[in-house]
This record gives sequence, C-alpha cells and structure tokens, in this order.
Amino acid sequence: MNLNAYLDVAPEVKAAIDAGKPVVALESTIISHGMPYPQNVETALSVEKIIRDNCAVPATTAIIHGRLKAGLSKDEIEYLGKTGQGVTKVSRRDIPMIVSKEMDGASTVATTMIIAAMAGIRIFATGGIGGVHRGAQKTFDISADLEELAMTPVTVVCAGAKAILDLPLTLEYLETKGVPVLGYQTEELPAFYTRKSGLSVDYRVDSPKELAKAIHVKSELGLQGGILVTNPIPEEFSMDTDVINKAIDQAIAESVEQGIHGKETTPFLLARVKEITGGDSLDSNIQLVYNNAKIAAQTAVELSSLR
Ligand code: PSU
Ligand code: MN
Repeated sequence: MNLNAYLDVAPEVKAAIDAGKPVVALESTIISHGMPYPQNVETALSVEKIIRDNCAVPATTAIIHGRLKAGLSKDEIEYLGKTGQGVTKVSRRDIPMIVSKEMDGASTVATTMIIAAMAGIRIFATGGIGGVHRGAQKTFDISADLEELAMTPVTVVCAGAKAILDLPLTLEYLETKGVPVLGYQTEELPAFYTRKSGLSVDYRVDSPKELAKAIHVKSELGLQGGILVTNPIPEEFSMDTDVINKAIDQAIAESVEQGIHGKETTPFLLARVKEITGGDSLDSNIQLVYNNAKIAAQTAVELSSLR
C-alpha cells in the first residue's frame, strides 16, 4: 500500500486492501452537490450497504480538515450531506489548497480516483461523470474527470453521462486520451436517465469476471489511466427521453441566461433538472447509483482473485 502523509485510510478499508480483499471507492460530490438532503445521505449509506451485501468494503472519499480520507464515518457522510453546497467541491486543482488550509471538501470523480489510487483501490462506483459540456467549443468547459481517466489507474463504473454534456464530444475526448469506454451488457452508450444515446461504446462486457480480466490485463500491460464502464439504468427506473431532454434543455438555457460558469455549472444543472422534473429524476438517479455499486462490488470480488 502506498503510504501518504496526507492520507487516512479507515481501518476496515486498510485491512481489506492489505489482505487483497475487494474494496470499492465512492465519491462525495454526488452527496454534497449531486443530490438534495436528506436523500443524499440515505443514498450514500445505502450504497455502502449494497457494496457490503456484495462482499466488498466501501470506501467513501472526501477531505476532512485537510486530511484525504478513504473511508468515512456515518457522521462524516451526514455532515457532507447536510452542508451540501456549503462544502467545497474538490477536483484535482483544488486539492493542494484544501489540504494546506486544512479545510473540508467533497471529492469529484477526479479527486476520488486520485485518493483511490493513493490508497491502492482499483475500482470506484458513481452515478455520472463530468465530461465535455455542450458549447465547449466556446466555453472550453471540459471536466477534469476526463483528464483523470487518462492518467490515473482506477476503473469508474457509471451510468454513462447526462445529456447536460455533449456526449459525442465526450467520447471523442476519451478516445484521444486513450480511455477504454466499455458498455456493461450493452453496445450502446447509456445516457444516465435513459438506456440509450444513439452512440456506441468501444467494447461490450457481459460479466464482472470479464470486466475484472480487462482491468487486470490493462494493469499488467502498464498502460496508464483508467477504464470507464457505462452501466445502463435498469429499465424499470429509466425516464421518458422527451421529458428528460426538455428538462435538460431548459436547465441549460437558464444557466446561459444567468451566466453560470466554471465549477458551478454541473451542480446548477443537476439541481435544476431535478426541480423541473419534480423529483422524478432524483429517483432514477438514486436507482442507477445502486445498480452501479452492485456491479462495481462484484467486479472488485473478481479482481481480488486475479492478483
Ligand atoms: N454528474 C452527475 N452527478 C454528479 C456529478 C456529475 O450526473 O454528482 C459530479 C461528480 O462529482 C463529477 C462532477 O465528478 O460533478 C463533475 O463536475 P465538473 O463538471 O465541474 O468537473
Ligand atoms: Mn467544468
């Protein structure tokens, strides 16, 4: 295990890593900025339970009082959820300042990958990743999550990307950066709230075992960077394409009108889409995270037998 002076790995997580047992990392920006309280805390705790039920140890990440954390207490999760947007959203560029100022921060996908890699955790489950925003040709708004996938060796299981992003450009970016984009039991890139985007993934994998083998081989080959696994939302929880796309278009129009930019863009769009759909999108969001947690845990179990 990589010892780091700024990193605290929770005892249960450390014991599992040291013994080569399955561990799944989880992010915390989804708790503070991705969902409202109290559903965010309920979801975060349920996700941890699903990972345990599937025989892996959960490691929710954050920065607490300047310490990088792999594994949070219930109280810490409750605190992040309750404080919500009052907690700093921490992507790669924010880490040095939040640590040196001994502040608290919620980890984005990028920061969770960094903490996971430091701790020796190879797989991470979330809802959606950041990507190339619509209009990025002008705004240059491309999430640091994509760069992280290009350089840090952690597999991210998500439900595709929300159509708040430009999905074709996001795929182009990942191709340029050499990031494999896999579909879990699908050839089509899922679009978060819906199972279909009309775009193809690079490869399909059909089981946790097959996925674990790909992760293992990539690591053995010494290829840098992560793998993006896109796992479609279960049919029964998916949303109507027109309803969700209209909500997204309206949210984007409002963000442009109000001059929302930078790190505020994604949280603003997530919150507005939820409000416009009257909470329906939140239910879908929660269910797809559960579904991703299950696949990530099962894959972590398979990975632990491949050492
Ligand atoms: N997309 C979602 N839900 C989320 C996020 C993105 O559907 O909660 C969060 C994740 O933490 C992700 C971050 O890493 O937003 C990306 O923010 P940005 O676009 O500012 O990089
Ligand atoms: Mn951005």
